[in-house]
Amino acid sequence: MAGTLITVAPTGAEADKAAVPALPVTLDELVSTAKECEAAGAAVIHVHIRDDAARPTLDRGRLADTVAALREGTDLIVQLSTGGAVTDGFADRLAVLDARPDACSLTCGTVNFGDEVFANPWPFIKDLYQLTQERGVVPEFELFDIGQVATLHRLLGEFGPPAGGHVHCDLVMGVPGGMPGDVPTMAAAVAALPAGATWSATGIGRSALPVLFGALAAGGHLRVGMEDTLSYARGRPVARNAELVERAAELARIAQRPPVRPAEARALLGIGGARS
Ligand code: KMH
Ligand code: ZN
Repeated sequence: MAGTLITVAPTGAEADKAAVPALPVTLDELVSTAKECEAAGAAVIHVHIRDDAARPTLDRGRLADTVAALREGTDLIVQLSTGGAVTDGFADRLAVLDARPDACSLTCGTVNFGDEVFANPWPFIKDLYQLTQERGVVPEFELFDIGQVATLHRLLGEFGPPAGGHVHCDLVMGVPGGMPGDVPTMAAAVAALPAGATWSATGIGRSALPVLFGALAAGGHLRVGMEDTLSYARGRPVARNAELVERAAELARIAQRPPVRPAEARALLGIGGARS
């Protein structure tokens, strides 16, 4: 595809609102961030929500309200996180699909996550995958390490294609404990993906820019946002998620691969019908 699919991941489960006041944590903050990011060129929003104390939550009612509010206020593809926070249990992570999002993340393996462990054992992965197929929720296969690509092949081999019929992956690079955010690693991971798969990439922290430039050069799509980086430049905190989307969109235009709008992204990902 000629264009660039830009996903914004505005909140995540890790950053602390008290330390990062620009982080969108209320529903109003999330919806206004989403509108700004859509105007700046995002087509997908990867959503983590917070409770009244700004702590990460997988509360089912809040998730359903969030999906409804984002649908009402934007045309963005709503992708709920099934990763949640490292403290979330498997049952709550599966129940995320009850909120009927367009799409969800699906991480293909356990990974060290700083001092914590982000747990994704095979029995959970296959339960979640089969649930996405039953519910018609399009998964984005999140890959934190190259070994997780082998699990993706196993999943597709044992259970067949995803809802929507198309495999789209996101390389999450630079997590302490996962694959590094550099171009040789990106090239190796991309070479291992299933034939016909599309992919985006995001670099955590200071790997954000090398990964962004590498993905644009290699034909990949982009994920940006305050879930993944809190610095716009050395010594300059991110002021708004939209400025990360604006920068990604501008670089995509310079690369002659301008941002795709949500309708085109839906066709690419097979959301709302078979892939065109
Ligand atoms: N918060 C991380 C532990 C996902 O959204 O699916 C997991 C994560 C991945 O962010
Ligand atoms: Zn996430």
